[in-house]
Amino acid sequence: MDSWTGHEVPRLPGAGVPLALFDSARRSVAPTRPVDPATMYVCGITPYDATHLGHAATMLAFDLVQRMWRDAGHRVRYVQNVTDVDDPLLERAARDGEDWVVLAMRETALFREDMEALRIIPPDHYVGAVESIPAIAERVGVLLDRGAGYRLADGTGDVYFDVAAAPRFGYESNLSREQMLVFAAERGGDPQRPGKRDPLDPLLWRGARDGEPAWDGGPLGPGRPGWHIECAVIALGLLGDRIDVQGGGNDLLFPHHECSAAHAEVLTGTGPFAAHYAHAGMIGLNGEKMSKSRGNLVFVSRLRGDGVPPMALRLALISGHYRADRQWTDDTLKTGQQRWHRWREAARSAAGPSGAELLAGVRGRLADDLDTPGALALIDEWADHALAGTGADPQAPTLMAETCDALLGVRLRD
Ligand code: 5CA
Ligand code: ZN
Repeated sequence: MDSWTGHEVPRLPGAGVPLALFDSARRSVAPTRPVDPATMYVCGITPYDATHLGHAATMLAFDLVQRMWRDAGHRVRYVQNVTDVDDPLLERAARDGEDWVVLAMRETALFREDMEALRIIPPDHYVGAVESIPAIAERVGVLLDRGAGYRLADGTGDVYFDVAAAPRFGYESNLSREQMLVFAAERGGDPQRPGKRDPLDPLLWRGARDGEPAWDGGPLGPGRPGWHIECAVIALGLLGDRIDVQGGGNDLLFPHHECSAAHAEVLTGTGPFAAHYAHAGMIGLNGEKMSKSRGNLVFVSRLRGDGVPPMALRLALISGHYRADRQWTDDTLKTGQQRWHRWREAARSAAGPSGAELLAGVRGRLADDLDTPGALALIDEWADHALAGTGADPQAPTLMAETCDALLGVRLRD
């Protein structure tokens, strides 16, 4: 499907810095070591409601990964999916008496618009689950042939993945079996379902049901794909057997990324599927995770409609560290707006403290697991001096604006 429109990213002087990122599998910050092109897959939306601040924050975190890699001279190949058929989408459409295809198209269009407004570099491939069904069905067939998948004996046509086929299952999330069972039940799995070899076995293919959309699955029979195999197949098809970063929110740590990695590794016979499993923290409101199911959403489009400059919103969203679960408050937004106005004013100053030092400082902070609070503090300090007239570098305001544009995605000058 179509991606959104990007924009020029300025080339900064000097050399970029290699990016280190937290990897959930190793549970530590480790250098990314991309061999060109750097490859990244980020789990995108299930389009049954508008883009909320949680989605935007996660997309922003991975946008910064891409910016750091580009600044270090790498070419980047970036893929993001749209889960444009899945239970929650079908349930919402049924609840509202709407055509699920139209619902998915509308919310995906709004997401693209929000991403563009936030100046998020578009993926090279923006791929829907539906358009990937032939490839998914083929790979599910391979898993079945290899004995890594099995058909449930209850006549539904449902096919499951046997987690015993993935010897390293569990390495990505590092959770106890008890915790895995809890998350599987909460996050789209069905550990209680009778007839499975292991309660943790995830669905690969759901046989056709009355009233549900279904596609020709060849030897699988009619049906639709499971969730984890969707991301595994899209990533393998467009990025190869091993990728640099698998990204998403930390609600995807288990079962989604664990199962995607297990599917991919059994299919390719190699691993790990991703050199880094990177997870953004959850944005919450009033003490709870912001989620469609809880209904406590702040929409990007609503804030845009209220006249909030997208760049102020961007600054507000990156003011906390990407990995921290954090609460969105009125103050978060207010501080973002104040910062946006102050930085714009500072970028128009006649001079400021050394631009080269500022650039080196910001690169250093971001290279250390995307320390945006640290980077923002450096720019705040620079802006204080520029506005107080205590800096002597006449080139600095231009370099400051280009640094903000290229590395943070925040455009200060019109
Ligand atoms: N379609 C699947 C991924 S394949 C999905 O999780 N869709 S989603 O619409 O629920 O979320 C889209 C992306 O935003 C995912 O990476 C998810 O981890 C992230 N996300 C969802 N809610 C939040 C939140 N409250 N804060 C931060 N990130 C979130
Ligand atoms: Zn995914």
